[in-house]
Amino acid sequence: MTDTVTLSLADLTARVETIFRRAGMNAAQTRALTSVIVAGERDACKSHGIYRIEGALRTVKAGKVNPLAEPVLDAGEGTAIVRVDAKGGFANPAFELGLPVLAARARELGLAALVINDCTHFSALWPEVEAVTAQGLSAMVMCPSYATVAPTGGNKPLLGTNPFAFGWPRADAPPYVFDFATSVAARGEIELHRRAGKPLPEGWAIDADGNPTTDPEAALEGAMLPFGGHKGAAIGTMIELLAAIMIGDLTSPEVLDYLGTTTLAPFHGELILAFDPARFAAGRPGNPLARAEVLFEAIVGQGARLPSQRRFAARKISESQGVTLTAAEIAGLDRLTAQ
Ligand code: NDP
Ligand code: PYC
Repeated sequence: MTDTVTLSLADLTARVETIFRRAGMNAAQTRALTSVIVAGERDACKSHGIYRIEGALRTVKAGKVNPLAEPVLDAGEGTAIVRVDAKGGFANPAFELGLPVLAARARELGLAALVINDCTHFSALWPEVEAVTAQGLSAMVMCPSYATVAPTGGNKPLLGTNPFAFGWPRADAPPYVFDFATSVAARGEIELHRRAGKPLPEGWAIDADGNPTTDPEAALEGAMLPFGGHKGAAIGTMIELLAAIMIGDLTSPEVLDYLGTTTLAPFHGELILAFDPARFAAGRPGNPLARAEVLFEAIVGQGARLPSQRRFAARKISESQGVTLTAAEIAGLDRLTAQ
């Protein structure tokens, strides 16, 4: 028996769509969710690929996300703030609804924000960032999560793993994109280590008594640590302020109170900021996109790599050769399809 199977992206998409449709999700939720999960596998981001299907289904079954939600847009005519009420569904279809208005508004005003409220968000942020850079705009995206990260100097979960992503458009290359958890690693990585029976690298987490641990189980019961010590804790706190409190949505501790568990996908809001570099640079010397290329060349010129280059390389291979899944992953897809 072979222990891996290679699927084309179209075949993987069909398989994931079938699972979500059978779970009772409507077409809009199914399509948007499938797209980000398949993109995670395609770009070799395992912590936000097919592994996330089970959590999404658990969240549907627990009644904590609306599988039939139809998001509603408030275009905020004449203002820089576009809003989408996700109506208790996943964030991804809400983002798709708001994106064209966000992009038009950012071009008109120079900058604009898309606020998504009442959504479940379990995915990576780079699909959203790339959708904005594809419009020729720069983007910042952030959302809280649930309380799993201790602030530096503290010893109990309080902040979320709060992802933060940024994108800059490039004329003749894939965009400059970074996207990271503000914890040392995403929680998905800890769960994947637990599944694989592997210890965590040192410095990722503390146990329930506040002692450093490399045991994934103890880390899941204890707390994760912010990246970069107090700096990551401050950025995580900023995300609680801007993408939860400021937009009138749940903070990470409130999300955990609401769900009562971290085994379901978190329910909160999301903030997407879009900037038009040409508008900001108007009247100043130099073309901002051309000047950015000088910076990127200097970075790469030192032998460093730009963030997302690993993903883009993986994407190129997956698009021509498909994605290779283990027999256990295929069995998992079969099981979820049969549920
Ligand atoms: P990583 O630490 O794996 O990567 C962070 C970023 O750094 C990526 O853009 C990566 O690019 C880049 N990078 C990594 N190594 C280098 C290098 N040597 N030189 C330059 N750039 C580099 O990410 P995390 O584990 O922190 O997060 C993983 C995902 O989890 C993110 O997509 C995030 O959105 C998601 N997440 C989602 C949450 C949610 O609530 N929805 C919560 C927390 C995380 P590359 O990919 O090319 O390696
Ligand atoms: O990987 O930290 C994580 C995460 C939390 C919610 C979605 N992803």
